[in-house]
Amino acid sequence: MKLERVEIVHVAIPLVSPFRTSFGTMTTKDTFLLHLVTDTAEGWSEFAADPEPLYCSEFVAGAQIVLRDFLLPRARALPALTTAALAPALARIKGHELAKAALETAVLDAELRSYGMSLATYLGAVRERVPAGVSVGIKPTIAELLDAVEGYLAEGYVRIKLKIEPGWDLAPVRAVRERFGDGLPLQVDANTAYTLADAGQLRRLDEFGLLLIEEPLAEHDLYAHARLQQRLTTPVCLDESLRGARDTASAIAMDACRAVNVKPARVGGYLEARRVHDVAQAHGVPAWCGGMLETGIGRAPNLALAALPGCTLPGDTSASSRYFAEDITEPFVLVDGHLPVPRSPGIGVEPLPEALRRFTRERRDL
Ligand code: OSB
Ligand code: MG
Repeated sequence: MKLERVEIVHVAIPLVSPFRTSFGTMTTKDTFLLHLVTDTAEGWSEFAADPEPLYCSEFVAGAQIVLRDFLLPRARALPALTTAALAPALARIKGHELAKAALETAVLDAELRSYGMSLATYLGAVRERVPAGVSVGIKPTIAELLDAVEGYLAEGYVRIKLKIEPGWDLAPVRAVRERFGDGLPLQVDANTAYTLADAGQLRRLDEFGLLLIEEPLAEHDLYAHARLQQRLTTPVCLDESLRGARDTASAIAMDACRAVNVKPARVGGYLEARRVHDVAQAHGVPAWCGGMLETGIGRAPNLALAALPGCTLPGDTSASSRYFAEDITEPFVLVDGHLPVPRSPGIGVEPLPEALRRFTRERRDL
């Protein structure tokens, strides 16, 4: 393929309700889409991080500079642009996995469209639909949390994830268990809010039969997570700490995690995400597809990943209505607790021109 045009489309879409985690509160999905035009097809992707580097070190304005000054010049210098050739060409640029993922995914979308092949087929998806979990933010009160969880369960979500932090851990988990029972598939996500000194408190979560506890300690501290896992029966799951297949192999070998959140953006794209999945699957460690409150442009490819055989736990791939009153693609709708895996070429969706226009703050070529 030949890159003819690269466009940044900055969008801001209000969330249906504020989403609070241990690292901050989001009320708007504020990010950019990448739109590529090549000689054979067009491609779309979504940058997964936020305007501020609170979840990870990358952020919206920084990623645009990284793309403009370091990633796109290398993509343009390739004699023939293919998805497979891209990551090796970008490898000398350290880090910036989310920016790399945005570029790679748009290239992959264009390339697969030119072959008429879906991402699900390309990755090796084995499911037509995937069970949907939902990530529930920290609420002002337990009563509001229980109302939120009740609403999601009534909609059909098959697994609940509670965001936790020091001071909001045992009480919400206990309240949800008491109200909805021991049979509810339940897990928690601390987004790095604890230290090893909190191991005693985290251990008290063991009695609630959680599926897993996600990223309790500092990002990239595999040693501390392994120490913590020794003290917990609840499986530790890593998110922020895993930047690729090699980290995942090390973490599993050290027993720093017994479950893996595969977030394609965080590992540099879908090719590396597939390898992370493969490493977990080869070790018999359950994997699942995480999310970043994506619009339909980011969620569609995540659904393809969630349909891989090693993704044996329900993911955070929720329906459009969990995030937005109006999505910028055809909405993903929950049916019987599941979302359909897109089967059209590429990522399988495109922005709806009218919705995109209304949510766009700025469009410019890179
Ligand atoms: O840690 O998994 C996370 C959202 C934004 C940033 C980080 C995380 C999350 C979620 C929600 O938990 C996942 C989703 O519904 O997309
Ligand atoms: Mg997480």
